[in-house]
Amino acid sequence: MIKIYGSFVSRATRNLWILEELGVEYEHVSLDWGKQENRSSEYLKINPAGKVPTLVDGDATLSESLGINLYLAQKYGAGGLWPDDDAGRARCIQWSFWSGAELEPLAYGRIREFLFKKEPDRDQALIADLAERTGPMLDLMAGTLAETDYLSGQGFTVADLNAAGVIEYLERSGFDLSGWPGVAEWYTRTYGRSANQKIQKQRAPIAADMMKRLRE
Ligand SMILES: N[C@@H](CCC(=O)N[C@@H](CS)C(=O)NCC(=O)O)C(=O)O
Repeated sequence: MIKIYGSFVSRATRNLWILEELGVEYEHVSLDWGKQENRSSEYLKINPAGKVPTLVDGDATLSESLGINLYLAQKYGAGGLWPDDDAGRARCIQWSFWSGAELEPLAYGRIREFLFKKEPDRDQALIADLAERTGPMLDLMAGTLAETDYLSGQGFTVADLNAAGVIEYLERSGFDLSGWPGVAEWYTRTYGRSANQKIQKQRAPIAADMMKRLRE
């Protein structure tokens, strides 16, 4: 059976979400990075980088949350989360790379300030700089979403799931999306899917507990 390593307060939620969308059976091995469980010698044998998430599916052992989702979509979501046509699949890859390489450094930089620091310790100049650089990214998404309901142009696919999994960091850190109504509406529609809500419900109490420990 597929195994996903990583707690609900980690990028593993992106993989748990897609598995729920795909209706594939899986086992969730919840490793708490706040307690360094991802650094145990046992886990380092599976993922020498010591990061979560990791997926194990038969012979495939993979890291990188967005790459894991591309794999799962391709293997289990043909014609749905993974479009049938070459151009649709290419756009899924394009938006996934864009999400990880272009958007995530900005969104993660921002959430680090809000998550790991108390208000007086936050670097306001950095927050302002990240916000300024995030604007053009959202303009780009808005341009695509003005023409099509979902990013790949093929209905809801792994492209949307991966991008929404990164935009989540903006939303959780209070970034105001109202200047990009098309993106905000797409995000609500995408992130609000029942498969994700199932994961988010399980995440909420664990996240609250972890935040309390981080702030102590
Ligand atoms: N680009 C990687 C990032 C993985 C990553 O940094 N994971 C964090 C948790 S979300 C982690 O393992 N942190 C604990 C550590 O680095 O010790 C991905 O998308 O999977």
